[in-house]
Amino acid sequence: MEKQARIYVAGHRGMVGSAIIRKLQAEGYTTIITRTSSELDLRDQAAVASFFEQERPEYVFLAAAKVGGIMANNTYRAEFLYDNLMIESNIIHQAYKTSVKKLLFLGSSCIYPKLAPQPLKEEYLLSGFLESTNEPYAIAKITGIKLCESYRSQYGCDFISAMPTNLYGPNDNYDLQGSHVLPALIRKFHEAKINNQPTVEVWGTGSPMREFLHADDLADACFFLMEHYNDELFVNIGTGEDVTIREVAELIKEIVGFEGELRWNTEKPDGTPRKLMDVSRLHNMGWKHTTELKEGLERTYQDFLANEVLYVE
Ligand code: GFB
Repeated sequence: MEKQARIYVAGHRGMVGSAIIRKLQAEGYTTIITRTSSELDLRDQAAVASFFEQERPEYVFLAAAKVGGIMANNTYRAEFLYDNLMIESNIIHQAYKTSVKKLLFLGSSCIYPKLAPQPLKEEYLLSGFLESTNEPYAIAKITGIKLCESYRSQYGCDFISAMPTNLYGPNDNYDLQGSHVLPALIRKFHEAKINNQPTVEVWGTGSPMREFLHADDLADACFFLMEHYNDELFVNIGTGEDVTIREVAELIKEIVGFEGELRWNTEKPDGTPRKLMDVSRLHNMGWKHTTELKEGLERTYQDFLANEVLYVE
């Protein structure tokens, strides 16, 4: 990508999109195109078509999506399917129509079957049943992969896909019903410490295992793939290491400095027992993460403290 290239980052206000913007700016890119959701509803086919006609981006990072944690996925099943299908279909099709040079689509590790062998290799896609709590989201993300593959094979478009593991970092969602586990626990432990509460509720049994990647590492990997990768098969992005929810809860408790007890609410779902990415293809290309979980969580807690007014309304 030339430094003056016209680059559209879809979803620039979210955790992933904002990290990609920081990365592009740090690399000296000058022509970054963005639209807020009130300026451009990405589910609106006609609006997306006229935006692409008018702005003519050369490169697209497709980081716009309806996202959320286990409860949001399970509760708003229709929205997670419809919104994501519309967003990715509209953007990918218009990228083809307006001859975008390259597009990167971002999915999620929940595309893999619930009981797939670990670590998850890219070729395990569609080899078994999905996890029920996030099946609609996973189906939408699998469709995004297939759109990129199909536009590549039928029309020769250089559209690639990457599947990140669970992410965390600045501009995350801290709403306790809709968020992922890390922002939820940072907020819960922080508020419990401030209010001298004796216990904090943590969902599930604590036994599921999750792999976590800092959003700045993800942005770095996306930039790397945009520069170096142009093949049909999507690429896993992760650290290749995972922890139990119990371990990460204890770690956040320590970082925040909460001294009370954890109370496990087993009425809440555990979700997938484990989803550890096999990142050997990405490692073999020459990319590896740099932020380890403890350091990343310490930085994220500092970011939460600095932006609490924005994050917690
Ligand atoms: O991060 P999370 O919501 O998403 O939950 P998933 C991970 C694990 O943490 C689950 C437990 O076992 C939760 O039960 N957990 C413990 C909590 N306490 C909490 C809490 O206070 N809040 C939350 N949210 N979880 C999502 C998918 O799955 O991951 C999406 O639904 C997407 O589709 C995303 O793939 C990356 O890892 O289970």
